[in-house]
Amino acid sequence: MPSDFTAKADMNALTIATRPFPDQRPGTSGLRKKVAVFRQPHYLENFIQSVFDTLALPPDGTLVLGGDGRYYNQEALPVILKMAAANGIGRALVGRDGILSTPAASCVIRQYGAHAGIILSASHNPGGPQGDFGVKVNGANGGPAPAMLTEAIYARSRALPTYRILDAPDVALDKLGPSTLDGMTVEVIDPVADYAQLMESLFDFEALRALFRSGFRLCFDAMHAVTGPYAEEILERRLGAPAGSVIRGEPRPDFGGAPPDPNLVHAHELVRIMRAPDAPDFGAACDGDGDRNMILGRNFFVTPSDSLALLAANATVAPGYAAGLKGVARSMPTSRAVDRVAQALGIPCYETPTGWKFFGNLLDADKITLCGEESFGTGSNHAREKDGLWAVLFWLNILAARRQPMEALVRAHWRTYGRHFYTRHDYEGLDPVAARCLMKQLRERLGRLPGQAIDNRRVRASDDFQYTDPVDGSVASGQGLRLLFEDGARIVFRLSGTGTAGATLRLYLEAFEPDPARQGQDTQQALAGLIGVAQEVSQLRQRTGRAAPSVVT
Ligand code: VG1
Ligand code: CO
Repeated sequence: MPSDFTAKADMNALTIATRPFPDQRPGTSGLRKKVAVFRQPHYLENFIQSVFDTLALPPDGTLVLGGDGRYYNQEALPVILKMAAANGIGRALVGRDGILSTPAASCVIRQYGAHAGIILSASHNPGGPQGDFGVKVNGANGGPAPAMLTEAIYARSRALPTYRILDAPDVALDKLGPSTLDGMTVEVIDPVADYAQLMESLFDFEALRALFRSGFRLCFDAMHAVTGPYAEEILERRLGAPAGSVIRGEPRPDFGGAPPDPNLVHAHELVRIMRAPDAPDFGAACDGDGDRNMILGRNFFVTPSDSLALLAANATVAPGYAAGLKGVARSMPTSRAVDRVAQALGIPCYETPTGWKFFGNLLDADKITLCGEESFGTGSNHAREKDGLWAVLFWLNILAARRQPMEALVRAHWRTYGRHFYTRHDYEGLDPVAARCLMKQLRERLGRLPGQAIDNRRVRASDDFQYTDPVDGSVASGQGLRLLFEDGARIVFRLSGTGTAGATLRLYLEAFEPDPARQGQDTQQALAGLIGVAQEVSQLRQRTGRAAPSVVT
């Protein structure tokens, strides 16, 4: 605590009196707020001090720091470094210019045995002065802080009397190498090098180079976000994809004015390219901080849930996974396509709440090798974050080994395992009171539905999803309302924990189709009946005033 704090050389460390903010509770993935909120005097400092107080790093501790380059990163980086020094942290590893993608930060924490990491990003949320900023906190395993820790940080923020910061000039972050800030070493590292090396150790780069030499064409959309430098180094320089294969590769603080969210709506330029008559063989996009991926074939979209299943089914073609998979996991709303692969492989499949932090224990305990979420997130035990470019390389490795177009590969997968039609409808910017009220009424209503027949389906069960972590026994409840049908179809309702304006209701729909003759339907048509049921039971229109979702993925 401030009074008994002793730093090594804290001559210039100031203790600043502050008042707690009531709203610093991290959500699904870090603390996310409008830039204007973070700009309030003491707001960032309060949260960072709460993080340092809660983590209580050893005096010689190492902190990894970086971000997605979005607006306000440049203001926040020197503040955090001066606070780290004033809090007696021994060493800070910082990506050059403050850049580190979320998966690269995870990889750096693990590689250098750091004690914690701070990632400055609001992920796929819009950037710029009117946009969002965020702070993610990671632990020594390289993964997002578990709920117990984020709740402790929040509790600390509610009672924070002071914070500590150095009165010193900013450290230059544009040159590689060490310097000192009071008693702390600041080591500026290449943000790409360690990550690229890890990728080379997992995938058959020789086969990928041969693939590109044979004329295979790819379009990678970095969405003017953090993956540009990573993709250019790995795809173009190391693997020989033609120059220009990476589009929108230059990171910009406002991501070029569009949300850096890799889906069919926001990556429309890529979608247009992949639908053109001369489309490349493969298309992909990553989000603001590089942990999400969207995978496209020629005029063909792979749902993230199917992508996870395909990676699991074909994993052994990649050298890093040649020994097979220990198990897999998916978030609850993610389709059950991967469950069928796990069953065929005879390995366990875990169902976790939404958010990457829930995979950490399973990965650390070596219970799973691959995991993923429907929200364009896939990853493995190589890191403790989802990893966009990793997923792209994995797909390329599979395509190089199977020598089949992507669409043919996916359709063959459906014939073998059956197809899980899947969609997510987001209703954004809702009145938070109306959204909570909808969920409350729905919880009661769903309880009366088991046994009833609706839309030619019988309801098997309904619940509010609760998860008990098989490793540490911690319980997460209230993780989404589920309506489960006897034929395997599911409807899930959840409120988002990453938005910064109003409430976002997410409606997840899934139906299983074993018959290959019926697997070619349009997804929205195949799910139309379920969509109607979901709207009816939740009284969506009456309660939100919305006739249609704002985003469909
Ligand atoms: C969303 C996604 C979730 C993902 C989270 C963070 O959360 O649904 O699957 O883990 O974003 O992704 P929510 O609570 O809004 O549904 V990222 O790329 O922000 O780190
Ligand atoms: Co992200």
